[in-house]
Amino acid sequence: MPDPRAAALRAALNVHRPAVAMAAHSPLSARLAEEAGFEAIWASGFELSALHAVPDANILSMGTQLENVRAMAAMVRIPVVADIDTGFGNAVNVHYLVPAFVAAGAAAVVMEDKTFPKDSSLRPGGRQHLVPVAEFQGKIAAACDARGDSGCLVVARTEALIAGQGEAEALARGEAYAEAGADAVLIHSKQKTPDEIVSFCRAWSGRVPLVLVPTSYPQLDEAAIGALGKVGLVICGNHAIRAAVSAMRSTFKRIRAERSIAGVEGEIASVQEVFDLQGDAAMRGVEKRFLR
Ligand code: SPV
Ligand code: MG
Repeated sequence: MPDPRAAALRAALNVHRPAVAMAAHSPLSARLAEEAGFEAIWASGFELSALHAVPDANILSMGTQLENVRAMAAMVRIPVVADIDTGFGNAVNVHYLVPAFVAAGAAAVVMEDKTFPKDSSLRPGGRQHLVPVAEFQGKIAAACDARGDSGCLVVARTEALIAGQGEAEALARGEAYAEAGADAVLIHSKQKTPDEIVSFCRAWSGRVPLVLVPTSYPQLDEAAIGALGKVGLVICGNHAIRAAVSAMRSTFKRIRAERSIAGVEGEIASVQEVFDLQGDAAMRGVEKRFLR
């Protein structure tokens, strides 16, 4: 069955005015991102791993990631872009897992061309080994076949720049992945300046839209990305969990130092705000109608 959120995401991939997805690691953080007006949720493997206090290196199971996508997709109306890492194996694994992510409500899956188990792209000195191009083309084709008529976007992510293999390799992989059926190509970089990404975007054929995750080069803002005319989606990769870590750290520190919870009262969300995020008003309605 065609998924309306996949169709909405597809329509939002405007290379002159890219859609922006905010990372989330829970239904609550997804709701906050939706409330802030982001066009999509990035179901980040990094964020979910961090939430469980483990490295982003396929320590969590596919099932844990899948259930988090399901829980988030159930609580927001905007599209959820699922990070499926390397696809948890080969093309056979991909063929089984894509329908599960579609059924969980994913509007898109993003799969990267590294070996399983993966390592975080952002980790200094990380293990970044790429699978052969033909093997990854098979995984993309498997994903496209397995999505059926859902319209779920298949985003191929190349880690060629992350692995230090250069622009020519990254471009060749991007083209090969579009050839295999990818709806968009995510090009990742961890350079501290946007030069590498800007150069890639300028050289890109434009065959399919690009997706960027500008964590390492935040200087490249949405307007500058739009001006490149090649990028359909910008992903804020980890800003929900980092914001949560900062907020909890400072609140906990202050309560400890002041030996009282009074000081933080005006700084943290009220209980009523949390009630609202929990859908309390809707439950009151159900109570009125059905509790006898
Ligand atoms: C994630 O957020 O899980 C990503 C982006 O895949 S990154 O952490 O930059 O690899
Ligand atoms: Mg990830």
